[in-house]
Amino acid sequence: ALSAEDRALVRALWKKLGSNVGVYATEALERTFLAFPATKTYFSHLDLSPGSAQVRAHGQKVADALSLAVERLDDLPRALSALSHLHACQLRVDPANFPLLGHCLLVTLARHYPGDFSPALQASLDKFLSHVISALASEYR
Ligand code: ZNH
Repeated sequence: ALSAEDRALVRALWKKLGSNVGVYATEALERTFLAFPATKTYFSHLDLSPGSAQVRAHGQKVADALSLAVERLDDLPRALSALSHLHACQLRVDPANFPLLGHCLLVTLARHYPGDFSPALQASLDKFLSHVISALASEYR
């Protein structure tokens, strides 16, 4: 589980990100598509070219889900259960892909906030993302 310190570090970083969460989620998506090209197969209906407005719009949705998760750290599985159900039953995304985006989010945030990115923050963010990923995977059976 996330310790009080983990929560405090994640909340403080999120506060710092402010209205830029969508920008970083979009960069993380672009990195995911480049580093793990098989992930692009789920988005064949979208324009994935660099700077695509459709990728930006999707990045903002992912960002909003992550921000909701930060607000509801005590209640993650419930906060994300509808989204998990959507990925499992409608989108049919293999949950093995979730950690790939999580990894790219971590890399993106490390790149933009090098001064904040202590080993302790890395560990807390990694735990937070693992919790988000297991909540997103919870409706699979
Ligand atoms: Zn996902 C969608 C989130 C991962 C695939 N997503 C989505 C959305 C959201 C999300 C919010 C929207 C929904 C609605 O609309 O309602 N995701 C998310 C998160 C994560 C994810 C948070 C992590 C961490 N996904 C993912 C992955 C993949 C995916 C990894 C693959 C690879 N998603 C997806 C799809 C979709 C989504 C395909 C749909 C899109 C469109 O628009 O069509």
